[in-house]
Amino acid sequence: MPAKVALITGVTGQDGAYLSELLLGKGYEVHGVKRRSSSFNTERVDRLYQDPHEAQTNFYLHYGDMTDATNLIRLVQEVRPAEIYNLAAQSHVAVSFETPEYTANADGTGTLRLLEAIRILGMANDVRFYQASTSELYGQAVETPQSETTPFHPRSPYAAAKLYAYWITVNYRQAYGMHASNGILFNHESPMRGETFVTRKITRAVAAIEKGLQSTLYLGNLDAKRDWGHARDYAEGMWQIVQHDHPDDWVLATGECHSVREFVELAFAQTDRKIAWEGRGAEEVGRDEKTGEALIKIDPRYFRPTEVDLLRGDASKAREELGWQHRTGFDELVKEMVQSDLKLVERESWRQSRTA
Ligand code: NDP
Ligand code: GDR
Repeated sequence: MPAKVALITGVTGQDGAYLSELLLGKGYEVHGVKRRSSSFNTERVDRLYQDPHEAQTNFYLHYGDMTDATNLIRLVQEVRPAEIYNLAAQSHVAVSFETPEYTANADGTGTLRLLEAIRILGMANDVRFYQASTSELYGQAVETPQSETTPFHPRSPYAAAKLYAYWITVNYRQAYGMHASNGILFNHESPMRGETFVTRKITRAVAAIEKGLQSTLYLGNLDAKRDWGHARDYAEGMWQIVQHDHPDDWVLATGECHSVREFVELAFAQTDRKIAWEGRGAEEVGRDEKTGEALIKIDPRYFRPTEVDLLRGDASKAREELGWQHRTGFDELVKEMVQSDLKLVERESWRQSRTA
């Protein structure tokens, strides 16, 4: 039996790496789209990469960009995938306020370009399509927990672009009978999470402070609450969505929510530090209870023009229809991320000491 072929956009990101590993483990031939960059950007998938000159290769990387329609058409034509996972996006909410037009282009119109490539090539009935939709669509949510029936109220250029991508995916499903589905995924993290998202920023800082390489962690809104799960569990859910008999839209979430402040406290607890908070708003400081050192300070630059205060998902539909459920809980996630960053910081400082 020839291997099933999958095309993943955003393969070099956190989710792209977990999904590639999952699909390769299931015997797929995986093709990933990476962007040209002046420095290496394939670190997360380097361990999956095989020399294309060798036999038995089943992981391929192609240059591409969601803003380039001709490139997407050619890739879909050449790869002829059975499944396409559209994970590529300018995925940082705060950055989307700085680059709103680019975000709309890559995240919103980019999704349309890929769907059109499939349609133009006459592959609408041959390809299954997954769109990486997001809990950010709920924004200022009118109810908690949020499910597939909760109305959307986007609060950032990122969320507004993803709203277009969500609806254009629904439209191509209805208009052309495509097997096109949205996974409405709540925040998911891992040791491979980008360093500027709040969880990884915190766990990296905890490790660097522990090793004496950093003194202060600057954060924005400590009271935002999120439903944080592990990316590995969510990659499994993406695959299950695509395997389902009929295309639809599903929420993937843990159903638990915690504040940024709780994340900070639990992360520092991994290195036996207890945080004592004092002051309010931009003046708030988090001190090491034992030493009195100011470990956490507020930098208002990290406040967003419009914030999403609270997200908590209801994944009952995915549990009942897909049999999906998350395996890793909040405590385990925080512990895994801190442990991983402690090792990373140790390796980095060892390397620096060798080259000094
Ligand atoms: P990352 O930011 O880690 O990865 C994004 C990927 O998209 C990277 O491979 C990036 O390439 C690529 N990319 C960005 N812009 C373009 C472009 N113009 N053309 C081609 N590729 C591009 O995100 P995650 O892995 O965390 O998330 C994957 C998807 O899921 C994203 O669409 C995100 O918006 C969405 N999502 C994520 C959630 C989460 O909690 N992680 C929750 C819900 C949805 P490069 O490496 O070169 O930057
Ligand atoms: P989010 O993730 O915006 O939910 O989007 P992020 O980790 O950036 O922010 C979560 C919350 O933490 C608050 N916060 C800070 N955030 C960052 N990045 N840096 C800080 O210093 C800081 N201090 C406080 C934020 O204000 C926010 O409330 C992520 C992305 O992966 C999206 O692509 C995805 O769609 C959603 O999750 C679901």
